Amino acid sequence: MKSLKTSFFLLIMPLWSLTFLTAQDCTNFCVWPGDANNNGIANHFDVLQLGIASEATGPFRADENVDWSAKEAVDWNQFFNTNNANYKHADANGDGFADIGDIYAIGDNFNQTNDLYTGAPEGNNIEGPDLTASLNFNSYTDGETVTIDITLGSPENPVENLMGLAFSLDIDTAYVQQVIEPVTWDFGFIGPEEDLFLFDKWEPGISDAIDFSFARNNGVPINGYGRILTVQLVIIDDLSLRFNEPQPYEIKIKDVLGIDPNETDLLITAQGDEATLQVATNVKNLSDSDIKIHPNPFQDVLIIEPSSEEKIEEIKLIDSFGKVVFSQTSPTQKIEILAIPVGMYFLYVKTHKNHYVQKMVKR
Ligand SMILES: [Ca+2]
Ligand SMILES: [Ca+2]
Repeated sequence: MKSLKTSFFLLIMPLWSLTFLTAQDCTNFCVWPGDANNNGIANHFDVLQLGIASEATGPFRADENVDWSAKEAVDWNQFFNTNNANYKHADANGDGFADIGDIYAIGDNFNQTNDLYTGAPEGNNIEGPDLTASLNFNSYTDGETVTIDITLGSPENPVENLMGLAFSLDIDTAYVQQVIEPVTWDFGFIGPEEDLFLFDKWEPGISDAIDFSFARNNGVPINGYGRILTVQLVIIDDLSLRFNEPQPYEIKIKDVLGIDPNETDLLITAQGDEATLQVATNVKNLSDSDIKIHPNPFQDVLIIEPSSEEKIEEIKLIDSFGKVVFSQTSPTQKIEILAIPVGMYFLYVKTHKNHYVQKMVKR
């Protein structure tokens, strides 16, 4: 029994100490999972280097965890032109292959930084073929769905020799309630899905922009023009309550970087679009109805005294960020609204003939 226990420890000790040392001791030329171009931040631009390194192989890491920390890793045979970074940095999950499996760590560690990060912008807006974001209508109102098409190049000015593209779409989140996910990539021009690494990331409440990138993963660049992707989003439900007059709505593309097989910047111009947010005229104040909802301020319970004239079809409570925190169709006379923070809310009541709104305070 004793000898069995001893050999067990002999077997596990070297493995344990190796893991411990590699996790703790990397100080030079370390890999940070997701930072493929080794500039100190994991973000959508790293997808471009992953595309360049696609299908390359090299030594795997002792520590294949993808947490944001310095990992000891043996150099591979190739180097990127960007930062002269070794290809091992593209192998986020440390398995010895640069492939689709490495894209997830970029998302998991998105916008994490280390000491190498200088804050230098990675994208630009230099004149070249256009990257255009266009809105499907000239005006929108409360709760409407907006479709944004993103198009790269034109018949007169196509892109040439493109290996990958990264950019951000500023959607002015003050007016946006929800981005409908997943976004829809268009495989007509940029290639079939199997030839691409695709990436998108939006962090509501943190960023006004959705970050996108795609990279060819088979070493073959593309030429041409056309739609590359469609984004749908929903305008806030309480637009009419917050504003008395039409608001300008602007979307912008920014921080664009398109690269060729040598990782040279292809110089692409960002183009945005504008529309008007029309304040709906059919939303009335609840106090103008004979529906009574109380108390206000409330704690956990709202009492509804319906009108004999109108049938309530839906009740929604929306927070000051435009997020629906409670909704109920065919509500009963007493509804419980638990587990929401104290603060100001908008109560929306939809009846079979009207829409009403009222400010409510949760205590
Ligand atoms: Ca990076
Ligand atoms: Ca890998």
